[in-house]
Amino acid sequence: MAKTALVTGIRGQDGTYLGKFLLEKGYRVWGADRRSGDATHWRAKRLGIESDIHHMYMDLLEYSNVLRTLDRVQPDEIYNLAAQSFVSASFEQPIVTTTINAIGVLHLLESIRTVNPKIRFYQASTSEMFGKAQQTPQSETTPFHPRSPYGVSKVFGHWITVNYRESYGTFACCGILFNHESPLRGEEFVTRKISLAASRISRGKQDKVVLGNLDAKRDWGYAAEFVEGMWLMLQQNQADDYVLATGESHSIREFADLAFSKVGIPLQWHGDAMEARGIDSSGVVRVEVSPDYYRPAEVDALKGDATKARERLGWKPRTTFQNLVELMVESDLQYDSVV
Ligand code: NDP
Ligand code: GDR
Repeated sequence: MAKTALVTGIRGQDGTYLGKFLLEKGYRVWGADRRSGDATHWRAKRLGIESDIHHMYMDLLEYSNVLRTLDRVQPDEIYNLAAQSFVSASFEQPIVTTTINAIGVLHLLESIRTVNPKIRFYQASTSEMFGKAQQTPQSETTPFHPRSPYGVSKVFGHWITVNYRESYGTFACCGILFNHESPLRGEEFVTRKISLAASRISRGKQDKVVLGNLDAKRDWGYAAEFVEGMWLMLQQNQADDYVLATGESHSIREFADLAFSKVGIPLQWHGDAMEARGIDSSGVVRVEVSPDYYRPAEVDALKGDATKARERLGWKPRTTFQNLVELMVESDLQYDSVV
């Protein structure tokens, strides 16, 4: 019989790719999201799966809502992708962020205990938990030192998931995923902000883009490939935690370089830090820096070691950094913004 999956955060970037992947595997997919002002399903429409997902409203903050949802759906697997996922916003909204990202996980785990302890559970942990990284590259055994309310809240979500596995035998896995991007990435995240800006600037729809710390480095992969790893974790005999990453680290500046080159506007860089400017061949400033986009505490550099996932799950990323930048820019050139 076909398996049933419940995906929280279905309207987000990962929820949409995972929903498509699970449908292709023959799953019956229930997609849960909270009711919000933006009721569009633009990402699902883009992937052509809008009518194949069984949509429902479920807010992670409402325990009884979570409990009733599990009782109704009776899933075999739950993928908890819902979160206040924007690091920057977590400094302004630490309490909301923590309640959703930490207590929300507990609502799901408690509901699993109550409704059906055999449900398999995936928790979306993050490389932001490594924060001020204690070693490079970061693996499953690297100590955490989060640098934002978001990172701290995710450390709770991570450990409470491990705790339910150890206390009650819940089949619960944490995927410690490094940044993964795509044409479906929200526009507030730096990669999509840049790919969209490069596309618009090349068509005269925008003059320049204003960014924050250009020197931060991230390990960026392609989201469509990372969701495959989430599924693999729940298909194993034993529940465990895994890092998913590419093993390469690149700066924001490098991302911008490739994106602007892709649209035929190679940049020359002048100045450092807050004074940095990306200038085109006519001398026009296309990238500028503002302190408004700096964070109270920054994660300077991340690079993941996904050896465990490769050896035990057979998972490895296929899309290179350059291909990722190019596919995002190409998509923005094609669709511009449909949000
Ligand atoms: P998105 O922000 O694109 O999607 C998150 C979704 O969660 C949104 O649809 C949001 O709805 C929903 N949500 C927020 N609060 C609640 C709530 N209280 N109840 C129900 N739903 C809610 O994130 P991504 O798809 O990029 O990431 C998926 C998960 O993976 C997140 O948990 C994120 O923290 C984590 N992660 C992401 C990484 C990445 O690089 N993308 C890396 C590592 C971890 P709304 O639109 O209404 O806000
Ligand atoms: P991140 O992604 O914080 O890594 O979290 P984001 O794209 O927001 O920032 C990455 C780095 O870019 C620097 N930066 C800017 N960031 C934004 N958003 N806007 C700018 O203008 C800008 N300029 C420079 C930031 O300072 C930072 O260093 C993402 C989210 O998906 C999390 O949910 C997830 O857990 C982590 O990735 C892994």
